[in-house]
Amino acid sequence: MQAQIPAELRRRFRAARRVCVLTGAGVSAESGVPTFRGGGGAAVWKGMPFDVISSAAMIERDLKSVWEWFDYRRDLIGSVHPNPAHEALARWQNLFGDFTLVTQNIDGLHQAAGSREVIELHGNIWRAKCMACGATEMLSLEQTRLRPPACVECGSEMRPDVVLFGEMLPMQDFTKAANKAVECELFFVVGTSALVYPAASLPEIAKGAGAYVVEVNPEPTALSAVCDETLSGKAGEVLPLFDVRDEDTLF
Ligand code: BV8
Ligand code: ZN
Repeated sequence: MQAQIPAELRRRFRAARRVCVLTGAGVSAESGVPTFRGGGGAAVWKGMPFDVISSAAMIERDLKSVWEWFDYRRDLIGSVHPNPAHEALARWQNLFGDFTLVTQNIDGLHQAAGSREVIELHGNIWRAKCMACGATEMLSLEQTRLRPPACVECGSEMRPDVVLFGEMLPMQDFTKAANKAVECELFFVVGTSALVYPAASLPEIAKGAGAYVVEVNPEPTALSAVCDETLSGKAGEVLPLFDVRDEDTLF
């Protein structure tokens, strides 16, 4: 059954000035990008659970396999497009005085849908970073694949510019996201199992600071008990419902 937007929530949405949204892999699911848990298909690769192949230890142990794993995902992501969930969130940035979009995703689909100033807590699959001098370089599907790529600045090996398990998040980005979670009146958490920290602490921070927290997910999650409202449905179906005019509100 597709969720409808309760009138109280629609009122809050219309009245809000400061809104913050945290997204996870579920917001890209309707684009065809596999999620990590819940059988989404990105859970295991060559027999390794994703949190093993996507871990700091693997960079030391087998950088070539890490590149193979991210090349495999980049090939997949390169052929998909933003879905109505990404497009709705891109429209939302023009509806409020202060709108912040924070994502755990590395696929760049929010930017492709027109979202600006996206806070990417876990990096971006389209960027490589030098392990010696930190220089970054954008990747494309057309480039020849010398793996690992050599840094154009210093010639050292480059890695995917993505935050792996066991690695610190970009502290400036996380601090900015946490401040926005404290300041906002309305916090949406969309398409995440809320198991990975510290990203999953953001809705808790928002709640603790008095925000009204709304979850959008077809399944209950570790966070559902903390939320003020759970809209159980697909992000691509639920988020556009906020666009409709009042008279369309069914109750
Ligand atoms: C850190 C990039 C400090 C890579 C990712 C031991 C050692 C070190 C650290 C730890 C440790 N034990 C625990 C930790 C902390 C660890 C952590 O939280 N682990 C969890 C698993 C317990 N965190 C870290 O390591 C972080 N760093 O803590 O640094 C530190 C440093 C050193 C030592 C100690 C501490 C770094 C975490 C970042 C890892 N990188 N991504 C890559 O992509 O390969 S995380 C990865 O999981 C993705 O970013 C993903 O986004 C994220 C979370 O997953 P979700 O987005 O929630 O996706 P999931 O599949 O789980 O859920 C999808 C949801 O969508 C579901 O709920 C589903 O119902 C829903 N859905 C499905 N379809 C739809 C939908 N919703 C809406 N619409 C639909 N259509
Ligand atoms: Zn370099």
